[in-house]
Amino acid sequence: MRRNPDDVESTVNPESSPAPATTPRKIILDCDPGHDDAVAMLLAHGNPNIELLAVTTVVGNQTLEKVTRNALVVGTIAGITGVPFAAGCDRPLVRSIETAPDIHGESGMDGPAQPEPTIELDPRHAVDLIIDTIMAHEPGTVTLVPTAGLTNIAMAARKEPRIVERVREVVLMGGGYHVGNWSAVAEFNIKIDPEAAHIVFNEKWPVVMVGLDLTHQALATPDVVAKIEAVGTGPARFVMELMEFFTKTYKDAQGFDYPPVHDPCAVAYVIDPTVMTTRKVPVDIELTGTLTLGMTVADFRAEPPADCNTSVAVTLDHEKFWGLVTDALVRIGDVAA
Ligand code: PIR
Ligand code: CA
Repeated sequence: MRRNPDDVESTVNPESSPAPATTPRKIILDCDPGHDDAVAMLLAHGNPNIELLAVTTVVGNQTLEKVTRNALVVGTIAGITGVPFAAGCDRPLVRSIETAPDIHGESGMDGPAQPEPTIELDPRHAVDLIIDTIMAHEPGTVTLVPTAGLTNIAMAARKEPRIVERVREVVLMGGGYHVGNWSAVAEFNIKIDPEAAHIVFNEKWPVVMVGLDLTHQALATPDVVAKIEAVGTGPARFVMELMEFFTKTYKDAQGFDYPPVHDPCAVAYVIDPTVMTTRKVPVDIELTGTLTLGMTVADFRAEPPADCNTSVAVTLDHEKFWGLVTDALVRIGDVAA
């Protein structure tokens, strides 16, 4: 069995459990489901190179109450058990709440029928669950994967600053160095809580920004949807119905022929960084611009300084990416209700 020398917990018995090619990466998924957040959850749950430590929610695509319920619904559909789910911040640090019903509908995850969730919420606040989880694991082993506004992550860094040097890296979906979707130059997850984003990008942990430059290459084209349909399971049908709704709203609200499925791209990077190319570059968040609030300003002028903690995703291997998503659905299979 291949061992990762950095991991003190690689004591899997090869007789009893077929080990994946590498030691699974431990992640906390902080999300606001959200059609694409739902796909990110399924990818994280269904891929053997990921160990999902916790799912936390934050206001974003819809109110905290709605996105939290949606996370429990997805967890129920995917059969995610033994993973704590916790609700976090119900408003941004400074700004007023902004949601995206024109893209995600009134529920935040409109389209498919939603079963009554069978998962119970952890009583802790998401910020405490994030802190507890990081502090309970070896330094350098937990990766944060935020796919929503960064309110919970910023709060956690402020409440327990020791998490910053313990986190392996922050791989977030948000921003864009050449493109916006919530203004001409700003992306939704950054723009709805720019102060939180400012905190997260300026801490010393490594930040990988999987932004719109990358995720606009992750389109759910008809051949992609056909491959998902061919999986033929309940969870795959659920994804198809999500994509049906998402395709329509993305056409009406943003003029796209096929919708970009943003959030699983961040999970895919953690699974296999060769699914995309990245570039190390200083990135900071605009907090005072009247036209540019929430812009992720990347400075490509020179070689990045030695202490540069940020990199940005550039190009996606579309086939490899969607292969990971369909493979995860195949592994999840049909989940008993
Ligand atoms: C997607 C989102 C918000 C608004 C639009 N127009 C599209 C959500 C997705 O869940 C993703 O995390 C991010 N925010 C993309 O901007
Ligand atoms: Ca999201």
